[in-house]
Amino acid sequence: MKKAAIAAIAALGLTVALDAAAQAKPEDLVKQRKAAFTLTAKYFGPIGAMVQGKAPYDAAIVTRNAGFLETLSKMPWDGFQASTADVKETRAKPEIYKEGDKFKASADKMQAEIVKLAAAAKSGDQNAVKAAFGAVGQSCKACHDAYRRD
Ligand code: ASC
Repeated sequence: MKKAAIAAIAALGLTVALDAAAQAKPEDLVKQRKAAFTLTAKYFGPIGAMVQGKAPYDAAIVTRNAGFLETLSKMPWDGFQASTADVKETRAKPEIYKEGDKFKASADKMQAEIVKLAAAAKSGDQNAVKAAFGAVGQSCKACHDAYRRD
């Protein structure tokens, strides 16, 4: 197949995927983005326990978890559609849909810090992992402080 045709089909696939997110039921989008955050906490927490000396450092688990987090960190965001602004079962503040650029910057920051965490994990440098873990945690907290109800 010609390259242009392949690109066109790939672009169509992406459009269909984005449309599917846009048309999903708001309640489902909320459930799905929460699921992504739940798994993010699942794989982030043990790294924290290790860098804080509460659990023995296991480089293989840190590297695995950080790799999972790189993928998970990309998942919640297409669930924050304006259509979800009126869903009750969420702590997400309505400001998210009024400050789209700021919210996206916050989400981008978290993803960038997780990329650094994964790189630190691969390097095997525990001090680098510790520093990167702290930066990821701060990026989580900044977004929670701004955009999540207590
Ligand atoms: C976690 C977790 C969060 C963040 C946040 C960082 O382990 O579940 O939501 O870190 O507490 O401040």
